[in-house]
Amino acid sequence: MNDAPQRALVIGLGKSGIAVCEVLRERRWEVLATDQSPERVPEAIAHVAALGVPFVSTDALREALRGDEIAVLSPGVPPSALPVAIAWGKGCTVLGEVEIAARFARAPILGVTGTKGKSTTSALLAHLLRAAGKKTALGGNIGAPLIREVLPDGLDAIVAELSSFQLESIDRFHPRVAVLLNLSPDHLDRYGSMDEYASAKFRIVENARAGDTLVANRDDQRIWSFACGVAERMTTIDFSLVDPNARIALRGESIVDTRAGTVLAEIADVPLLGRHNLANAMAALAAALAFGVDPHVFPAALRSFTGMVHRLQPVAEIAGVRYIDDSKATNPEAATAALEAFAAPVVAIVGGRAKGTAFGAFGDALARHARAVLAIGEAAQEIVAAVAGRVPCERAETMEAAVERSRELAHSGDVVLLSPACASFDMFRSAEDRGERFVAAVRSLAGGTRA
Ligand code: UMA
Repeated sequence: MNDAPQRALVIGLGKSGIAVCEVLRERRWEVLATDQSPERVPEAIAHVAALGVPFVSTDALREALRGDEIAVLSPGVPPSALPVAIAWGKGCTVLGEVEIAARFARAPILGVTGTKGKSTTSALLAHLLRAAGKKTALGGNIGAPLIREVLPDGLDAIVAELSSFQLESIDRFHPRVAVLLNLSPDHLDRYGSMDEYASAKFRIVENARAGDTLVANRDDQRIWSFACGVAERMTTIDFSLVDPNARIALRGESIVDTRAGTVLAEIADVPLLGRHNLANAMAALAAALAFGVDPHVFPAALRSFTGMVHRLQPVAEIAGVRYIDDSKATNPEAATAALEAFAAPVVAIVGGRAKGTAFGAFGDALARHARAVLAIGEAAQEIVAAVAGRVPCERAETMEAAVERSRELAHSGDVVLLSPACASFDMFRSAEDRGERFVAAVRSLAGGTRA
């Protein structure tokens, strides 16, 4: 990025937009901000105003823009949003927050995308790099706006969790190592089709240069055929849970680099629940390897990784029943993977706001794994219909009521699993808030004791 201060319009005053205002003002840029729901962000408006960033309503935007601004999109703002159209119309350059962050970055970026497992894989990758002595930042969709995380001096690496939303609005950005984990239907309320959603994800290597590496999941057909298509222009490392010919594969109880003929780690070194997390760990190992990490650090580094909050996190064991918080499972595929992580019968707490996805296959997974289903939120009726006649299924009005009822339904040895398969916004502020409410309800069942 040209070091000279420029003029910007920040669109969206959530976490990312606020960080963009702060960072650009620190660099003496002239900045305007807009948001289509100003009534929901009065504090953000006041905060950026104090930094010298005036708020401009959508109505006043055309008038306020000169046309030489860089319009910086927050991830949640689709390119079809009215302020974006106005910025385009005035001749502004429109870029996403990640593109701006990448232009400020002074260390190589390792980008991780996919539908599920991005946060876990990104956090594990950062952990592996740190274990190898590399000063590593971690940010992006994981919740820490990338533009702030790329700034510290002396970084060796920046791990960026990247959503399809963020990748939609890049221009020249190209991660040194790009990881494509998996693709399943998600955000179909924003994308017209699965192909459109996949294309946004695949932009992660659109600007790849010689020397960049793609880490690709060979077990995901869509990703694998895409990876084969780009193999000529960039190095590709594939990983697979099932195919022994993949570069990173399983042999007996070991994770191996089949080209080097070396064992990277034992499966038992991976401290996360579920086969899907084994795949995530293989992806992180492949990315660290691509970045030049000495494989000797892998086993101990894996063992010391503590996982992520609200992702298959054990909360308590009460009367022989394990309570697991997987609130971040916001689509049916993620919730199915969670169900499959347990051999024991599950009392499943599911539901929330559906994201345009179907529940048919999820209903089948519930029928296979669940002793009972407790359905919450807007999608409750749809989920009840998907399991009807196969598993006892009840509606619960609140998280507390669902947890209370789960105690009555679960037998010793069972798992009570919050893995909702839906977004949280119908009943909660966020997936984190939903997870906290579950944890609090479980703790009060346990009489305040933590297992
Ligand atoms: N807004 C508009 N017009 C619109 C849409 C939104 O003005 O058309 C305004 C809203 O009124 C709001 C602001 O934009 O005030 C919100 O911006 P945002 O949705 O980009 O939210 P941020 O707080 O900046 O959070 C974003 C990511 N959110 C989304 O992608 C929806 C966060 O990912 C990310 O952690 C954060 O940036 C870090 O920089 C969350 C997410 O749900 C976790 N991601 C999706 C997912 O993981 O499935 C993609």
